[in-house]
Amino acid sequence: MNRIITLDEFIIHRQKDFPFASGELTGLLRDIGVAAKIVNREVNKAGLVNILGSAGGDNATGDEVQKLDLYANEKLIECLKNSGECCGVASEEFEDFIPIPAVASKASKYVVVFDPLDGSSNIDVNVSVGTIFGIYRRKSNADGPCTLEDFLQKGSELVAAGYVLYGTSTILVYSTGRGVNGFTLDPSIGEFCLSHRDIQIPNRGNYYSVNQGYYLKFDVEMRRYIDHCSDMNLRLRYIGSMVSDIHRILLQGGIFLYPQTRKYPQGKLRLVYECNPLSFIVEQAGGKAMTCQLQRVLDLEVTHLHQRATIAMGSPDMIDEMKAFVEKYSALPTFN
Ligand code: P6P
Repeated sequence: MNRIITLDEFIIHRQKDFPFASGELTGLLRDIGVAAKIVNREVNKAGLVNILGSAGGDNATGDEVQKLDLYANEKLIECLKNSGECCGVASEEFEDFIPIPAVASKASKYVVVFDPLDGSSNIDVNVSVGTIFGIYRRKSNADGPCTLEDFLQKGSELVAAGYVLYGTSTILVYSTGRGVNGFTLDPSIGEFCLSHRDIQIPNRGNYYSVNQGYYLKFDVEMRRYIDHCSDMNLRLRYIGSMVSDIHRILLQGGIFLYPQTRKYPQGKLRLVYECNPLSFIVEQAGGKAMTCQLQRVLDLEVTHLHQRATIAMGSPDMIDEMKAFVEKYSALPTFN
């Protein structure tokens, strides 16, 4: 039986990969792990929280019972504030970024973007949800507060990214640009333990993941590719919780698509705290991530915190096939 390697132990051990690392990123990743454990505890009581929530009363610890995604948002910010390693956060839950005052006047180097509880509409029906995070090195002057430019960086500038999937078990998957590793929470010891070392996405898989309900609203090239997936007898798996759909693809191969529709002409999913962090992970695992106009997601210019993007990500061979369909059938110019 392999020795248990905890997330903390792994992060500290991997710090050696970065010769000039001074421990700030290590501290930040560990604090995100703590937040994940706190959120996990509440997500696992979702049904009860919903009952309590309807009473509008306070929970056992005196906190006003909140919607879980706001709860997750609050806990992530609390943990990041206490870390002293983060000078600002941008969350799906807030219109603007939030500067974090220096702790003991320590000039912190990093900003964090996150979707605190992606897919939270699934909570009421007990379907998996996830936290998505990305870490950037600040670009603004270290002796002042963070600025918007710290958050409007391309995905290719990410220092680290990851997600937490609150599913049949709770797993934290992250990368600092040296491969992807997954850690499953062992509730008996309250630790995330290494369970998926050096994840490599299969070159192709038997699944495609798209909201088939929008099929007639997709452009012709996307409909032709989706028809091809069906002709190839691939299996459609779509949970409506991006972290769950991407996690399956990371482990078993496949392709995830969210093309443009009339309702979302730029795509629905958010670039900063959904597409970029997950694209970083998928590429680090050997996969590909591009827009449905064939631009590499991580190269996209970021102009707004809540900017949307179309997305196709997953197994490299399947992305290449999708690309061929877009080039063949698209009436619009594509980026090669
Ligand atoms: P639709 C959840 O709201 C989310 O942001 C992603 O997690 C998910 O992949 C997508 O939207 C689902 O969107 O339009 O298919 O319901």
